[in-house]
Order: sequence, then C-alpha cells, then structure tokens
Amino acid sequence: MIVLGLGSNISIGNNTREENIATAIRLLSEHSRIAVEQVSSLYETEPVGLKDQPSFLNAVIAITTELPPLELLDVCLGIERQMGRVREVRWGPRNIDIDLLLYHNVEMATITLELPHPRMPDRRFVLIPLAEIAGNLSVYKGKTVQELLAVTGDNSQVNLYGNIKTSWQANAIG
Ligand code: PH2
Ligand code: MG
Ligand code: MG
Repeated sequence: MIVLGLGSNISIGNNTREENIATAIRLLSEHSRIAVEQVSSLYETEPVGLKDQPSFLNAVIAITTELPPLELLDVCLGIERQMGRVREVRWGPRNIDIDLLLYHNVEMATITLELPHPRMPDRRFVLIPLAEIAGNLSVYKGKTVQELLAVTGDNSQVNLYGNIKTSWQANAIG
C-alpha cells in the first residue's frame, strides 16, 4: 500500500483548511500516473512538535502509482508549490503539507526521504486516520497500525471532523 498524509492548519486566500486538503487530493487524482484509491475521514488535531500554532486538519489517502518513491515525492512537493506553499519554520504553520508515509514495504533513508515515515509511531494524527483504511496492515518494524496506536507515547487530541468533500469521487464515478 502507498499512503500519503495530508495536513493543513492555515487558510490561503479564500480557501479554508478543508478546501486545501480537498484541492491537494484533487490535484493528486488528476495526475496521469496516480490513482487515488481510498480517503480517510478528516480529523481536527492538536499541533504536535511546535505547539503554539492553529489546530490542523489531517487525513491520509491510499494511492496506486508506478512512480518510484523519489518521483512521487517530487509530485507531492510540486503540488505543495502549486498551491502556494512557501517553505517556513520546520513543523510550523502551512496551508498544505503532503507527506509520503508508506510505499509498500520499501525501507529507505536518503536526505530527502525516509520510508516508512520515521515519526509515524509518534503521531496519532497519522495513526488514527490510517487505522480507518489500514488498521491491520503491518507498517512499521513489523507492527500494525493498531499495535502502534496501543503503544504510542503521543497523547495529543485527534477528533473526527467529517468527510472530505471532494470532486474526485464524482469524477471517478461519472
Ligand atoms: N505536521 C507537522 C508538525 N505538527 N501536528 C499536527 N497535529 N498535524 C500535522 O500535520 C503536523 C503537526 C509537520 O509536518
Ligand atoms: Mg508533515
Ligand atoms: Mg512535509
């Protein structure tokens, strides 16, 4: 399974956090070599790392693609740029963040990309949405999402916010 994490904690122009997430999913689905297969619910989450910033909306999606990991990462960063993201403080506020979390069983560590995502076990804002679409999948050092959730040291707030309103589903059906 290939999984991307999405996050937004500031609006940009007239676009809300929710619209930012939906736009990112739409742009991914419009890429000729990417198919969006599953989308989790949207969660409102307490900031982790840098605490003094607005709360996030987070979701995860499962995709299929023939793009290798580093090319997929480039597509994600390109969509962040296209959506007007500027590089700011590490772990600070952003209108859109698209992280590559899992790429099947690939394990790699380069300067730009580490797989599986090294901070996944410490992030309920990733594990809880991921449990929706892959609860029994072994994702990190042989542990399933449910097992990671049971032992995570993170106790930050993660609350269900709702479904993501996207046009890609309508497009996929029609
Ligand atoms: N992303 C971060 C840092 N902290 N906290 C929450 N709740 N959600 C995020 O997506 C997030 C964060 C760095 O990417
Ligand atoms: Mg991130
Ligand atoms: Mg990122």
